[in-house]
Amino acid sequence: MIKTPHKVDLPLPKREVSDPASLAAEIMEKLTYAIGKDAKVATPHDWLTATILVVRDRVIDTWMESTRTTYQNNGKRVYYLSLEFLIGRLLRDAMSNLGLMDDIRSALQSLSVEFDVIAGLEPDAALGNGGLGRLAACFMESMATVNIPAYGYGIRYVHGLFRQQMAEGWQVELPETWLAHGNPWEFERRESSYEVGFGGAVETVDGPDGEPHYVWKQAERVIATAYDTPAVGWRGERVNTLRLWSAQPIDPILLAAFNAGDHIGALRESNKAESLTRVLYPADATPAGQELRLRQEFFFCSASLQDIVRRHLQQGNSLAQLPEKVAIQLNDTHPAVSVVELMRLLIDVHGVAFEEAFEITSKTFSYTNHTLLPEALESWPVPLFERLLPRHMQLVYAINAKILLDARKKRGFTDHEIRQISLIEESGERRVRMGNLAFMGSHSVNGVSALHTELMKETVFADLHKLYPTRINNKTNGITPRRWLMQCNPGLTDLITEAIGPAFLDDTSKLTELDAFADDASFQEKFAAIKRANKQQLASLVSGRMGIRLDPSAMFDIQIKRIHEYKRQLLNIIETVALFDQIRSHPERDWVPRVKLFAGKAAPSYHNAKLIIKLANDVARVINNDPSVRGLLKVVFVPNYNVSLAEVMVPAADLSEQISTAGMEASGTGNMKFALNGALTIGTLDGANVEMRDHVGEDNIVIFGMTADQVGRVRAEGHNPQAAIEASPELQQALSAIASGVFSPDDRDRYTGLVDGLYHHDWFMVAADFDAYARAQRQVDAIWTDEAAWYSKTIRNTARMGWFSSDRTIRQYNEDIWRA
Ligand code: B1H
Repeated sequence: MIKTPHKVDLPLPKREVSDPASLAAEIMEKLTYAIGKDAKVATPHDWLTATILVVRDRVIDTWMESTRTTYQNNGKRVYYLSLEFLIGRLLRDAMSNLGLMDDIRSALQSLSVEFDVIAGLEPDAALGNGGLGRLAACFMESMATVNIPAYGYGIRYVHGLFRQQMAEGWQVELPETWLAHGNPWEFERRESSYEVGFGGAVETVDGPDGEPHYVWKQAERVIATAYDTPAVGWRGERVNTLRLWSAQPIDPILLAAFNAGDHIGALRESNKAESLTRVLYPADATPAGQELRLRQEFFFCSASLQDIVRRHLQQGNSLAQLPEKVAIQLNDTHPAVSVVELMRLLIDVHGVAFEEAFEITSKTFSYTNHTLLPEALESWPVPLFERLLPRHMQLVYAINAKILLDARKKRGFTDHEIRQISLIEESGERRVRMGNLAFMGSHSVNGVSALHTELMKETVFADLHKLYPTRINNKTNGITPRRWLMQCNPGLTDLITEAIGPAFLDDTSKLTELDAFADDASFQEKFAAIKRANKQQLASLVSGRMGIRLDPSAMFDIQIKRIHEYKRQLLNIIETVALFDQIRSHPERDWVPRVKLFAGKAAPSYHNAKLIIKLANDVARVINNDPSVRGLLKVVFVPNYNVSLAEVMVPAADLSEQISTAGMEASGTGNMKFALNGALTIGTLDGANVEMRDHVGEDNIVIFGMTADQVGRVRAEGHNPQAAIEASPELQQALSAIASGVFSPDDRDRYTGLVDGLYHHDWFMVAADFDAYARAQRQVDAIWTDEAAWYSKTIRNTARMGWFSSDRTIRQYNEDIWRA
């Protein structure tokens, strides 16, 4: 290698001035020299890219400094491993966190470019499905904000979550192409590449110490290349790295095959490698269970762990010090194969003995569980796991043997208990249980809300909890107030600043000072005016995209989230149908005008979820076209829900629907976003709703329905939904309208199966909770009618939601688990 002394003290051009004039000059410079365009011919996309590059320059100085300081301190680093990062757009986020919002706007204005127009062109980075992926994105921002040296590791999917279109009310999935115009935020790091292997066999050889050594002879190998994106914290004080891996072939083309005329075969290997990171699996809360998915999981875990170990050793640390210097958080079980990959690296590559390797591993990892749905617990068929990862299979057996022997010998576990904690599920086809692997391989296992954590101890992990009674802990989810208040709701942010000063911008617990204004008539008026303006903005979006006119003086009642039976969009739709009946039969009553808004994607293979979308659209068509409704009720399903759409819908909500079957929504985070932005919540005692009630006060939230305990009991005893339906005339009438084809005259049987399901199983307690829900909705109407009462409650929601900042969540992770 040629060693040239680097001249490191050359001054870089200063990026410290940020008045509009110099920013405008920089934008012009980027347009000219980085993009190669003249202002006369520049497209809006060119302006966007030039602006991003200018903002990016500002980020990079701090980024390098953050990285340098962490290296010099050789302190503990946190690694957040997640198969999903649902980031959304980055420009507004970076500008706002760097305090550049106003100056960039004016700079662009001086160039006759409208900021909102170009900002709207930035594609959403939709590398996630829903709450779990969005949580990872909020955590990245909060880890930078609270100054934790952290890296996010994931996959750079070429195609993020599919684009949803409606074809006659049915969901149609189209590919998403966020990289179509390039991605100016990312840096490809070709030098940070690792080989990842699959398949083959394990050979046993005698080591020099007389002990057997294991050599994994991999049958296939691909290259993982890093792409880094800066993650900017509030006020730009720290910038961390999100490192996403892309798969590349070792040989880009098999030349011999090509020369022999096999032009397609020559690219087969290359295509196979690249297909690994091509697309995000679109299932929320239900794992795909296909081989490609396990390959994706192992691919990004192996690359990440090789990178982590390399960085650790490069700092001059020993492997025994790993838990002192490295904390790895597993975002659900999707990266759980990391446990055995780290074991393999320690034992096979670095010669650490099994017992010590297990100790290092379990002290390094911690695991977050995000769901108790039995169908969502990841497990892999043993033959598949063994074929793809033969060495890891051996390590799974070795860990299992160690733990089960201990449980039996030292703790006297029964056969039943042993079966429950085993890494191998033996009923039916033998499978590797990833939840148990993540549990055993970690020193901390956390749930995402208080209720969810208690249920973890009682259900899926009851026996592991008995074996390790201090391991399970709770870390209630949070949301970043930067994106979910300051950026998406500047009007409310300014109003709060005017009332209580700017301290809440740095510490959301200060929002409680707003409590003093809850009953102040003039403050209420201003609060209402901002809500009204936000509703007007949503109305414009809906009218632009769908040609439907909404009246901003009506109550905006919003349910936005993935479509899933346990989230009970169906309950909401059925109640809407019942309300439709009531409005027509009782025109003499004072009905509160409502707009029912829905948005969300269904997993492409989830039949009932797609049918629920169709039902929402069918019901919308009929209700919106019925003159006897007299504009008192409108129903809208807004297509293609994503982060950017949420940023418009959340600030515009009067009523937030959080109505999952109790015990089934691990936490929810949309619930927090709405309440923070001054919506009233109608919800069940599920997930974080329980803690939200504790914080905002039970007078300021509308709770209804069965508790998780009641649901558990009713399910165990067996219930009779038919009796519940027959006891409720409103429900019965709504269901018979739906089942008989009132909303589907083109296919009268479309919903008979869906309604039959409610009569005969009703696993999600839609019938059982219907009356309570309908009553709660009328209670909401009554509050709405008393305007002072409404705003007093909603202002108190904003005032008391500060605790749900992801900064608080991250501090708790750091204090109790990472200790970085
Ligand atoms: C949550 C998932 C999830 N829980 C499997 N589980 C997936 C499971 O692709 N897969 O295979 C994808 C996602 N997502 C959500 O996590 C919970 O349902 C929410 O209640 C919770 O708020 C969120 C964040 O903790």
